[in-house]
Amino acid sequence: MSTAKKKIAFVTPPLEEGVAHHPLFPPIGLAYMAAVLEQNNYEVKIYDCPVSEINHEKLKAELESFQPSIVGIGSMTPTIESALKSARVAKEVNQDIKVLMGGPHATFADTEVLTQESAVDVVVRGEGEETILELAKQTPEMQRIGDIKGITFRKNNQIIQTADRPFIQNLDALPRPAYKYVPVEKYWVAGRKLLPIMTSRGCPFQCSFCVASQMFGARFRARSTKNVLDEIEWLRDEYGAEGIAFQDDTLTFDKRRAVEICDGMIERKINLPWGCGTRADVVTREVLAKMAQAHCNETMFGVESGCQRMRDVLKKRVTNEQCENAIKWAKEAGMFVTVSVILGYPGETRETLQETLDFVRKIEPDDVWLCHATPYPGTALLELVKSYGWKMSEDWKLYNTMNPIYEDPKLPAKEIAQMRKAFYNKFYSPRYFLRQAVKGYLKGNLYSKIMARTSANYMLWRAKAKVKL
Ligand code: B12
Ligand code: SF4
Repeated sequence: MSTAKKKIAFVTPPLEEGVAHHPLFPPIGLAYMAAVLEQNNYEVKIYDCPVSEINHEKLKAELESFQPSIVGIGSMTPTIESALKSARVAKEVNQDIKVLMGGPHATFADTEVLTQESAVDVVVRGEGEETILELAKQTPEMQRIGDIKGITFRKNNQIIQTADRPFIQNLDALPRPAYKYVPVEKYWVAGRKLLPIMTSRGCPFQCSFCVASQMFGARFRARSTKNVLDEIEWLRDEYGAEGIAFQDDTLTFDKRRAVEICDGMIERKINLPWGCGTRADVVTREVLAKMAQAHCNETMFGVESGCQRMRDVLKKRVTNEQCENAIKWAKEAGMFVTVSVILGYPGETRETLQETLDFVRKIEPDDVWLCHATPYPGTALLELVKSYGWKMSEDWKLYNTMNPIYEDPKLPAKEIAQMRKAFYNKFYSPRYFLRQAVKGYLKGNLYSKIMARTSANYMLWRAKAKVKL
């Protein structure tokens, strides 16, 4: 009997032309699954194509040389076409390879993916660690595939969805993400090696533009403080992390736990700068001060709107007062504060849009992401736009929040885009530059330094463009 290990390759699809570039982080989800498989004696590789600059041709060569029996592909909406192409590449290498696809896009567009692309054999919905192990055990026969929870597959030209898989209850029981399979030295953000950590999964809120609570459940499942602190030290000592990016949806949902993590970072003298995202209703001045003391230098709040009626429509249960306070306290603590805002959600009017932009100007964040409302698969927003029958782009590459995707007959997308542009033109002003220069160069905030330079370049570029006109 052969003792060769079964081989499994994971793929983050190549970045193709027309897809917006983002800062690159190691793919936590793929690395968790790789760790689980390795523990169970499988041979694993991860091809994180964007960071390794692998295109489809090179991916094919890599797979030809590795000869895996399973290829597992991650999917986000803007990269889905590239993910499907990667599936075809895998089948070209060997028809017998079982091609699996997971991640947020495939999870909520499982039927579409399987209908559109015969090269994909199985879609894994939601959390993948347990499902992939069961699938790997059944490969290649897959005789009892219908017993596996959390998958969608094809059988006799029919698409079958098995029951949802219950969420993993004890996240501490998972092995650490196997970053040894990715080129850790290549992940640089803002000039330093910034490595990610996910200390919790699940979100108890149900904002109508977001899939977090369907993807990872409506219960906040947290890892223990010790488990988190040990991983941070491991990222620093084993992989040379120079900063940590907390990728949790709402890091401070449990304020007591967040403070405990900060105390642990201080006690253990971790001394790494870090950033996170959270909500304005789950922070206090004291919590933010503690975070800053533990070297948090950057935080992001979902403000979403400045108009309470629109926030209710978005199901974002925070108030202007909470947002104002949170931003003020975070800035007082010395953090670089970004706010995220959604423009053009159904129900938006010119007046609510203006109210939002005025509110953002008033609270003076250090940066602002003005996102066009984007109907990702699985969101209530998508259902709403479909129900109105509005014209909607089917070009997934554009689903990056920087492009208007649908046309509200009462509020033309072009007008929203113009208001967005005009806002940025005013926001990155000489006054903004000075604020960031002081915070960056005198008070030492790295992100402010970067934004001082970026805003200066932006103003220069606009001035040159005007002269050319
Ligand atoms: C970090 C992050 C990023 C990083 C990605 C880094 C990386 N290498 O993964 C960056 C900054 C690049 C990024 C960019 C974007 N992101 Co983002 N991001 C996240 C975030 C905060 C954490 C991801 C993470 O690590 N999760 C933890 C791990 C454990 O989960 P996971 O990656 O989903 O993997 C699990 C399962 O999905 C599944 N799985 C995943 N892949 C596969 C593959 C196989 C074969 C199998 C079997 C299973 C499987 O198993 C994994 C383990 O349980 C999530 C929010 C969230 N809560 O997940 C948003 C999220 C994924 N992002 C989102 C969005 C909208 C974007 C952007 C489109 C827009 C934007 N402005 O940010 C861009 C698109 C980028 C692109 N080029 O496609 C949405 C997804 C919507 C969608 N349909 O695509 C999310 C869910 C945020 C949200 N709440 O809406 N993002
Ligand atoms: S936007 Fe944030 S708070 Fe709202 S559902 Fe998504 S992750 Fe949760």
